[in-house]
Amino acid sequence: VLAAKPPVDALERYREALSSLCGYVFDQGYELRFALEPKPNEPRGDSFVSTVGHALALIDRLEHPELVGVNPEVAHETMAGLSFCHAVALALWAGKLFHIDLNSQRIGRFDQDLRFGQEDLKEAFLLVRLLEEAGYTGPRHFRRPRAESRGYEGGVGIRRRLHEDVSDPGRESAGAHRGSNRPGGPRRRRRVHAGRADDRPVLHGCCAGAAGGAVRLDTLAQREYANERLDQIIVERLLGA
Ligand SMILES: [Mn+2]
Repeated sequence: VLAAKPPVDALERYREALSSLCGYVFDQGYELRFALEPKPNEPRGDSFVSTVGHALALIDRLEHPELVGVNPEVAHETMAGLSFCHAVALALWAGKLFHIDLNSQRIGRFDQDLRFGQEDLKEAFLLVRLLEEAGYTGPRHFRRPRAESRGYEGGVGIRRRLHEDVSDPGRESAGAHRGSNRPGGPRRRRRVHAGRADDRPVLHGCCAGAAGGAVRLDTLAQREYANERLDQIIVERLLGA
């Protein structure tokens, strides 16, 4: 809670901690640098070093500022309601862009960690332009698609018409509910009979096995939903790709 700590002292403790870490790196002869990744909130309600700007002000006051830079993340700066491009530009200008985390985020939400370009196409484009024009060659960390171990990278060339793709995004990656939602196809709802003691609930509709019988849950767990593939298809279609 805000009342629990004098914030000025807290920042001084933070500075001391970083100085201590840098001293250790020097003593050990390690060849590494630190990249602070600011975030305005979560899991705490408020962070002391909440944005790229905060981090740079702190770094400037370290004993060994040359050893510490920033790792801006699209989602974190967006959570603060700020322009990510401006944050990255500030870090580039200060010579402190050591690393970058590329995902996306909707303003005003919890840390959604969406894939890069999912929600902010124009800013994503301008960010890429910014990085390329600046000649940034450091690490670029892309958030991987969730719930899809293989997926939309392999299917970048869209060969089917949009309505087919959107209607049945799972057929490339899973095939487990092939054809279940095609236009004109049977519109059956998935029903899971919960609360059974045994681990073989009866599943109906699109989750049913080929013969219409029950399917084991561990078999279903292997299936991929292709949710991100679906979203990527929509983005590519909107872009005319
Ligand atoms: Mn991150």
